[in-house]
Amino acid sequence: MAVDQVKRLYESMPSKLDAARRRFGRPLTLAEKILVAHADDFAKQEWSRGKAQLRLRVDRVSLQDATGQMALLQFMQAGKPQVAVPSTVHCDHLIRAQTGAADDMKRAITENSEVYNFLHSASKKYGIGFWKPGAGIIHQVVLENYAFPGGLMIGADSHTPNAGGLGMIAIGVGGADCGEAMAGLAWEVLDPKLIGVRLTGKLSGWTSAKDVITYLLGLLTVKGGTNKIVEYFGPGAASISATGKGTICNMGAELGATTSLFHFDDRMAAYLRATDRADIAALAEANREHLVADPEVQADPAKYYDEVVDLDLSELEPHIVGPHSPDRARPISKLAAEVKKEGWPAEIKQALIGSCTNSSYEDMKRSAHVAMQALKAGLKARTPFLVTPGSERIYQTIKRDGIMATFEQIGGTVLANACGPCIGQWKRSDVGSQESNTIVSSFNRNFPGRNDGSAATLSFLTSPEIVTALAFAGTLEFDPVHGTMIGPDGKAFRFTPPESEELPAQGFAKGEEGYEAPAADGERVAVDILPNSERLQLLQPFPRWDGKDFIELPILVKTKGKTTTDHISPAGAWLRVRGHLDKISDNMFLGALNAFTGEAGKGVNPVTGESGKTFTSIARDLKARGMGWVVIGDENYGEGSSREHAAMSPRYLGCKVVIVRSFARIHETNLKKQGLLPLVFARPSDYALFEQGDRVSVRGLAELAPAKPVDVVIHKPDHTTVTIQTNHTMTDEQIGWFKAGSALNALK
Ligand code: MIC
Ligand code: SF4
Repeated sequence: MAVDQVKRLYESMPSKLDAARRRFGRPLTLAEKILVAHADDFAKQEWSRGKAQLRLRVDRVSLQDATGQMALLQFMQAGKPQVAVPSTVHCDHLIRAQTGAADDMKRAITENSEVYNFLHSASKKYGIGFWKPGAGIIHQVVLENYAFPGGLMIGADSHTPNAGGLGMIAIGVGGADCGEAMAGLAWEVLDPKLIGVRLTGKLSGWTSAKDVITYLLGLLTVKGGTNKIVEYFGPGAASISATGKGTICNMGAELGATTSLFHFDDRMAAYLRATDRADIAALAEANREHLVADPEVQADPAKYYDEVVDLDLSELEPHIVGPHSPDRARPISKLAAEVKKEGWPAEIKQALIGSCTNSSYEDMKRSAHVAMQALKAGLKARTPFLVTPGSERIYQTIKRDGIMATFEQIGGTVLANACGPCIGQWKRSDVGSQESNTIVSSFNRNFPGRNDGSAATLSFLTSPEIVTALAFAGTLEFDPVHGTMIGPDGKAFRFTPPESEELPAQGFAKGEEGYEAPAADGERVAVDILPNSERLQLLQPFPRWDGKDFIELPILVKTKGKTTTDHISPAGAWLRVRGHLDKISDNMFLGALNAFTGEAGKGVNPVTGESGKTFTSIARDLKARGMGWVVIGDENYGEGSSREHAAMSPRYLGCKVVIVRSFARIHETNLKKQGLLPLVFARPSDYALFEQGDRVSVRGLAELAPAKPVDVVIHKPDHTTVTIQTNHTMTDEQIGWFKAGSALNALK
């Protein structure tokens, strides 16, 4: 991040923060300081947590290669010559893990050349920094190079909040949001409520940063953070490294939180210095008071945060979460009993460490420390062990410091610096496609089908050091903290707690960093898209609303239970066509559980009555008949990834309305942006009223207004009707998007 930009921001803060203290009549939390400092127009802006829509000016935009394709295609529609804010593209999601870093990289570059050429040429043209495949995972590279205390960033990836580890407000959004901010528009978000987490005690022994967030997931659940910022502070924070703080903020995405962040401290300054940013560290130190909450807030948090959670780190046990949801949490000491009770396969088939969540130097070194102990005792890993370094810097440093050699000694495979198995880019051959089996990883997501495409895989998440110890035990029934194993000498072996310095004593090693700056004369660069490409398709604007109410639309799908964006628009092999709206729409709702029939991904065509059809084929048939359709959804609908394909595919294939018990934040915005109507049952139990064969009308659309309920009529096959009330959160401007057919149409 250019130091001048940081300096200008810090210089602007005192007067803005004073104005806010006066206007609010009270001291400020850190989240408020950053939001206020980035207000598009502080004087005109309404501030009301949970109610007001904030218009903000972001310092930076980050894109990755899977969601970034749509973000750039949308940005291009705005017709601007250059991006208005510093932006970068990171090639990390499209690299498939198969046999190890070297071969996987070669394969990826050939397989994805078309997409990489597009991203590369568009970056060059529009003034965007380009991080080549192999350079690292977006959030790790951003933490190492761009994140800074007090900044505001948005990124087309839900784990963008990783940068909160350096005291930044970093928010995951859909590609359309990024495209607009890059085009120079203010960015909008619902003024978040604030959860304060006061940390006391100290992290020590086996307990690591991962346990803070897995514990909180158990406490607050996957929707506990929706439209809230989680702000961490208190004396315990000093015992967590900057990268550990990053882990906690990263996985705050699993709480559904708008973002998470820590107050600026010495650990952050140390990390900034270790990553060649001593100038920014010094600036932050000189402006410390603006980069933490006001003292009154820290002294009496209950008065200033909407919720306060107290957490004594000295009492915290290592945790493990899963299967199938990141909030299914328990201390590792309680796992064995639960595995028996539930009848889960105890044998661990694969152990994986790394990913954007947990691939710091400290993570790798602590894991290697655990592995060394076992090796010294003559033990062998019982489980295949895969390592995903987060960046080229981490990779080179663990290679230099012998950490990789340790992993190789236990039979581990080092994968490319990329997402790989975390996003289903994993070619696995050790189990059958529907075979129930268990894996453990230090990743952040564990929805069914997420890692290897098989819903029969049970995925558990925990810290990398616990994953490493479990790889030696080979079973979930082992507790690395209290348990013993028998060594080859017949003696009992017990691990001692992992140890590591937080930053490499010799500094980070450097390799090929893989960065390419944009062209100086961008107007002369052409964007590379092949006509008739299989992977990329220029976008056509969606049609405007025709001004009519929606009358007797069929229900394409009523989903039951967890409906994440991975259920609506699965990743894995589908990542190939993330830039091609028509082709990717073939995956629509493939993972969604049909509440009427109990099958996944299939349903009954409401016109022809044919059953067992994929939702895409039904939607395409309805579209061909000129019919729209609706979706009925359950709680926290659209949880997980920021991928806007989960909104664009339904929109493209004729969806008009999505009515649910509750929405996850990013997805709700994505639906609005693409011109869909997101409605929420006023009475959640009304979900039960929708049955197979019903039709749905939405009336009074011409009178759509902010905060005004919308009537929905259910038409039963016997011609009786039931009218229910639904609510929406659209502002005037967002209603404009609906009428124009999309936010992008409204812009033009
Ligand atoms: C994820 O972790 O789910 C992803 C893959 O990084 C997504 C982005 C995507 O779907 O491309 C996310 O978190 O937003
Ligand atoms: Fe990549 Fe996984 Fe991180 Fe998403 S969560 S950015 S897929 S490593």
